[in-house]
Amino acid sequence: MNNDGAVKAIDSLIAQRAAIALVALDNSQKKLADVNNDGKITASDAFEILRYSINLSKNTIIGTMIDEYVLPVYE
Ligand SMILES: [Ca+2]
Repeated sequence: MNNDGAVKAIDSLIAQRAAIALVALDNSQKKLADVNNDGKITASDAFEILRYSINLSKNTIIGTMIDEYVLPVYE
């Protein structure tokens, strides 16, 4: 999600920040970040990305989607 080619904890953090409106995502980014496909970006999405980053999730959709996800890292 930060365009480094891997799904890491930082990608979860970006999704968390989007969930509480600290960062603004465009529509295509929102669609990608919504990994549980419920129409919203929430802590649940961020948690699933985090689980994937530490190999607790076998959700291959996240792997293929988030690896392609180009999003700047906000400080
Ligand atoms: Ca969601």
